[in-house]
Amino acid sequence: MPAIAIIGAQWGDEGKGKATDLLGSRVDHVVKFNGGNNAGHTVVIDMPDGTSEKYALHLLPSGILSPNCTPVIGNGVVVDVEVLFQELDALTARGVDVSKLKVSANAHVIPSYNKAVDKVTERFLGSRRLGTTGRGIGPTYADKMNRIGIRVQDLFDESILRKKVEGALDLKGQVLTKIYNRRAPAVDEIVEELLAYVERLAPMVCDTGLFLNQRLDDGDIVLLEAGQATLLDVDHGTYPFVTSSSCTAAGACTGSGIPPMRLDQVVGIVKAYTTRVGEGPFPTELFDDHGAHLSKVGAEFGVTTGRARRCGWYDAVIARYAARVNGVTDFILTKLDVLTGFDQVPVCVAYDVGGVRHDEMPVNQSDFHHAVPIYEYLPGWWEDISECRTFEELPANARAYVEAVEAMSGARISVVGVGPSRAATIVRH
Ligand code: 2SA
Ligand code: GDP
Ligand code: MG
Repeated sequence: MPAIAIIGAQWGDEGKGKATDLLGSRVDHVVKFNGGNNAGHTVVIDMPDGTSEKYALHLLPSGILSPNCTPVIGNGVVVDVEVLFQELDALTARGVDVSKLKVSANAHVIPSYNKAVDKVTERFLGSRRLGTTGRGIGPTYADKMNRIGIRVQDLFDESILRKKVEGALDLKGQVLTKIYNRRAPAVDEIVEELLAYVERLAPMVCDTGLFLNQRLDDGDIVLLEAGQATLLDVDHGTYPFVTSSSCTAAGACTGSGIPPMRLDQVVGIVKAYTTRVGEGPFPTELFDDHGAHLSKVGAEFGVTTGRARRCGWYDAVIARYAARVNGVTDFILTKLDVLTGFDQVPVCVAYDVGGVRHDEMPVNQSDFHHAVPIYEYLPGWWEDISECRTFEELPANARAYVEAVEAMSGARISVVGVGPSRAATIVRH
């Protein structure tokens, strides 16, 4: 039975939270498989009295808001346990049942020193900084690859934990000494910090890979929810301006323990224009009134850090790339409503790099830095589309925009978003 992956097809914040929530009522389990509390997923739920409730999820999978779903934090995630408890408490206070959460014994823990390393590294890098969220994500994945990471399961054996912390602090000593102003944190201090989590964490911890595969055997439906996005993937993104995890469909498998052949559908979430937060190349970025309009109408501010997101036109080269890398079977095109009010809407169909046309993402990073968009200009529309609920209700030019973008982007557009709430959705297929 099916496993479905939801993947960001641009630089993140495409509306993965809303997409997961939309599918939440039809799936049994939702798994976060990469990243940590660098993510910010917004879900807006319409209430019976006509009001709406807004939730911002960071470390928890968005599926935690669907009452019948088991939320799972997979082995590919890096967990700031303090933040986990804070997020659980905040949801509990709002009446959300969080009791079913499962956390992988193999997920890595973000120790406090890695948050310091992240922030200070950015400061040291100066103009070469990446614009990270400062949550300790990069250093914790680096420790994982360097085999000095601390896993959730290590917290449950004090002598092993002590050895691992000693090992990590030994190797990172020099960096830490510099960062902590000649006083690296003591082993005892870190061990104590991590042991404090054990009692509350224990009931949530299990072999999530085994659990998920058994549930698939039983006929359950599993949704794998990506944090960040294809162009931020450590292998396939705009390296080094990326996050440190595998955000793509293949990452959904390594980060959950679900084998590739069990993945039935890959849903790419793509915004009707493009945004990016943090540093790095962005060919269609706008620095004019159009960009300011997209930022304002689209409310483009980071859900985790509050940083303003950079805005630009739709880039079909990137979408095609994401379709290829992830094997996207369906796109969900979000925020079409934000494009209302332009005479013409440019769409990037290829790049010009030093006089040479590129129809695909240039493999060479410096070519991508110098890529100049080649635009096709599509006629715009001025009607408010936020109340449209069928494709036919959209103005002709909005329909033509969706169809043109679909033809350029390498997979069918099955759903179109016309507002933040669940209801503001047009299902085509
Ligand atoms: P990190 O902290 O090591 O993962 O940062 C590395 C790069 O990854 C980008 N990144 C993100 N991009 C978009 N959205 C993210 N989540 C938040 C949101 C971001 C926020 O939903 O708005 O609130 O600022 C996210 N997380 C990481 C980051 O900007 C760096 O470019
Ligand atoms: P994620 O990180 O991919 O889950 O996306 P974010 O939550 O960071 O950012 C997406 C933002 O767009 C959120 O504020 C959503 O509520 C909002 N959103 C999602 N879909 C739509 C849509 O179709 N129209 C509008 N106007 N807003 C949307
Ligand atoms: Mg986000």
